[in-house]
Amino acid sequence: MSEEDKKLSSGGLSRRSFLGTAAASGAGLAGMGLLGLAGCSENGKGGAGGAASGAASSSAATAEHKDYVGPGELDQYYAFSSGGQSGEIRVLGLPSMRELMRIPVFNMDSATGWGRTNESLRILNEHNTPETKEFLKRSNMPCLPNGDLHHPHMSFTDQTYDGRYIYANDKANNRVCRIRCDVMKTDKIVEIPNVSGVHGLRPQRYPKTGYVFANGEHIIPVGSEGKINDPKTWWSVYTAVDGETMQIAWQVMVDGNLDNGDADYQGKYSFSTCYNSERALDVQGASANEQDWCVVFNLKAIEDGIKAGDFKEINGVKVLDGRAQAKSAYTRYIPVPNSPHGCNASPDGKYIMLNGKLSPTVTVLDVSKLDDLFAGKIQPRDVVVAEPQLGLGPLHTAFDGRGFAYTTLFIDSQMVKWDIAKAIQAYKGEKVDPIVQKLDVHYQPGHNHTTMGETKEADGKWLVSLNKFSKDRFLNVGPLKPENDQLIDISGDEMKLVHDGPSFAEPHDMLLVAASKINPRRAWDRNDPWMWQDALEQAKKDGVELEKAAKVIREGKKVRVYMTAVAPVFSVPQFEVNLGDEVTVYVTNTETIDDLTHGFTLEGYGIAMEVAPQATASVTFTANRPGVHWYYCQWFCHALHMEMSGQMIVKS
Ligand code: CUK
Ligand code: CUA
Repeated sequence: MSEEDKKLSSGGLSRRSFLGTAAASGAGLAGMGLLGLAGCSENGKGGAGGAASGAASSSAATAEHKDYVGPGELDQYYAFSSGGQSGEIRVLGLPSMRELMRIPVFNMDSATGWGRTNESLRILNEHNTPETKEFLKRSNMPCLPNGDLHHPHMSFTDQTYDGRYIYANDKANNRVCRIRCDVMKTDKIVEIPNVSGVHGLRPQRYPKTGYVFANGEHIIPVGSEGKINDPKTWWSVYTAVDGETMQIAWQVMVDGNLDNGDADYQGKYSFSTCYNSERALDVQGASANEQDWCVVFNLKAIEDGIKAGDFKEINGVKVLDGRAQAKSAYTRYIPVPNSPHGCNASPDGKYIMLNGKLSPTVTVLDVSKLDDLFAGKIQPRDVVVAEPQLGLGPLHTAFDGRGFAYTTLFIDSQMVKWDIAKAIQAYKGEKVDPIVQKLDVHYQPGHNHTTMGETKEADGKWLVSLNKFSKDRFLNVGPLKPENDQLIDISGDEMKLVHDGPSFAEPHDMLLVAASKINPRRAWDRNDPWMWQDALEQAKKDGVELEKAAKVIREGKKVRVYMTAVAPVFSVPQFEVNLGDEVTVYVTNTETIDDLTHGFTLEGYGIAMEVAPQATASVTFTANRPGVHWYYCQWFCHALHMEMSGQMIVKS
């Protein structure tokens, strides 16, 4: 360590404030300090990698990094990052952490027209509850414009990802979505009745998905027994959605607030952490008890209960009683320390980790003991086989498939690597320390995720820490800061921090899938028109072939404009309508070349939509603005892209 570095580390002047000083006083200090600092670990164990990646100007450092993916090279993993209150899903490449795509889901999107096109509005509204339909009508809103997407998870076949679908929750409006991985677009959104705050979400792992389990977080009045002014009659509800049909299979009424969940590897049980066993409505009340629960759901018992008719039908859904007081065959309540949060099944299928949050512990359940628990042969706490003390604020745990677990410590701002077998020995009274390493992360991590870590194919290569605060890690962008998704190399004995990745509000979770598991299409399939099925039906009635169309059809005050888009022309260069007409424009992109997306933007009407190769997109609006309105292609497609345009003439 150089003299300057020693002065810096002992004087309490951080690397950040040093760089700030250097920048402020010109080039004088920069040459002297940077290289020395790159070798100086800020956190003791982060090593050169962490500090060097922080020193953004050092280009030599990147070449030796394992996360370096050169120009034109492809990543080894897809990362599906939740967009939190942005309502979308983001696709990243790992290890480069380059953002590849955004998939609009529970939001509206300016580029693609999601939330504006007919196709997206059908998907967004198709499975709304009658209450939401009525609300949208009364509020004159085309769809719910926002969402809070926390937990994207892929469909499974035989305990590993099968590349078919991604499911995710919307905590803000109680919805569950499905993304088709062949085109990376949302194909279903279903609103869940009888719940408030759909939070934890996990698909069944075995034999396949199967059920998608969704936690209702908040207690609300459910059914005719729930009274608005009597919180004692409020309950939370656990939902199983059929991942194939996206219909609601069943619901179970439970105690407390369900938080996060997971499913086992055997297809028999699913789990939820459950806080607020007090069923209070405020913070103090909700954290008063020293213990809350992990709720275990017995899938076979629930299916038998439905067959036996042991349910109430509430808002069209079969709801079973799994509350603690009901002592039913459907659930068991395992006491765990106050306010648990993350719930994670280990990839060997043996354990469920319940992350303590307010307790410095992670509680480990042995899945093989659950049959005895449901048979009444053992007590709930007999299922617990370890409860290691790891540090302050454990939120989520990930796995490497080699017997180690990695837990985020929100309050300590650390990632702790620990040995599962040793934690079990220690719980039996043996003198062993399960903690292997603690690594500083920047700062306050929530979720973490390992490559293939929630499947039987966990490969122990990479770990991402999704940190809620970035503070000084990036150039200051004002009071609202990005978060920091940090990439950690876990392939060796020690965790090594290798990359800082800023992200906008607010990824909670990330799914890391080997690239070989997913095989997206290069263009849309005209033989599989699920996205534009309504357009196809209308075109048939109008005697129009979408792929060859250049036609304007008038039916009273309704006008339908069919056009194709082939660089650099729309097949309809101009059309005329009357003020007040209801106009629908159908655009079909007939390009067969890779990546040749067109768009349709209509000036002054708040309309823009994406039309990718071989897709049809449509939009309906009222022509209530007279004059000449140009439409143009907003996706740069050709040397004459600027000329790819036309005019809508609205006569008053
Ligand atoms: S929750 Cu966000 S950090 Cu919604 Cu998965 Cu734990
Ligand atoms: Cu078509 Cu730009």
